[in-house]
Amino acid sequence: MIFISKIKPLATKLGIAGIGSIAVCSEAVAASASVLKQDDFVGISFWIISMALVASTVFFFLERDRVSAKWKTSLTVSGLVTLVAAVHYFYMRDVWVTTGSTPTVFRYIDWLITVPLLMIEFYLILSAITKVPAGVFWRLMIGTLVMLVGGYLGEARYLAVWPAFIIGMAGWAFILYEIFAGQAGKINAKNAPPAVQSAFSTMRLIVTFGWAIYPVGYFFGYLTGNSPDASANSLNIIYNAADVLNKIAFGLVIWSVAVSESEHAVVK
Ligand SMILES: *C/C=C(C)/C=C/C=C(C)/C=C/C1=C(C)CCCC1(C)C
Repeated sequence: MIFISKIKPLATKLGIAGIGSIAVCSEAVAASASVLKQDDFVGISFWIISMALVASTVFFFLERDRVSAKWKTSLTVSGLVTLVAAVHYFYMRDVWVTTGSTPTVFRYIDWLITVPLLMIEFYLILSAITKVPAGVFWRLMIGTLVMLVGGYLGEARYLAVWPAFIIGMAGWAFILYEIFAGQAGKINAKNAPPAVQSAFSTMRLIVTFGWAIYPVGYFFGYLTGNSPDASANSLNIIYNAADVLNKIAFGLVIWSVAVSESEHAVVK
């Protein structure tokens, strides 16, 4: 492509129309190689989810108008998660369509921003109803980073895959402890109104079962003796579906409690 873009102006300058149009033709051929195929389900899933993420972003940002001031930050964060993921999915689709693979390691670029933001949502929804100590925020943040850095070091082969997996699992366990039995879980059980408690427990289930898909993917990709490249294709579809649950549906749970609590406050 670089060659063609250099040749074309040169050919035009020299007035060699023939070479110019050959260059244009070959450009069209090169471009058609990177067009989505009708039966490319991985590519199609990247494309559909990109659009769903963009639509969700617009939705979360617009719906800020509907909720009371203390719930607005939660919706902003939901919208930022889907925005970052949308940009990432556009890029991943391109990589997939042009190269036929998308290494899982690329996903950590998205996760490094979106997963801490998702985790902070627990802190934010509790903060909307009561005073929450900063320690809750930091524990959620640190647990998330340990989980992601551990996984990354394994997938990118800076660390042996097993120790890296154990570090990542420890980070996830730490988060789960905090939201079930730790301070965040206790504040929810003690101070939250029923609607918030129900949202909190749905979000917790998502972090338990929806998030479990990624370490299971890591396990089958690296720890069962499979070649990660061979499993990468099917893993892409699974990870994509997981992201819809963990980013869009998670945001909708928060949106729903934000709206119901805001309307509740008006009626009171
Ligand atoms: C939107 C993206 C999300 C919610 C991604 C979540 C990713 C995880 C929960 C990853 C977890 C992992 C472990 C628990 C062990 C080590 C390997 C990881 C990083 C895949």
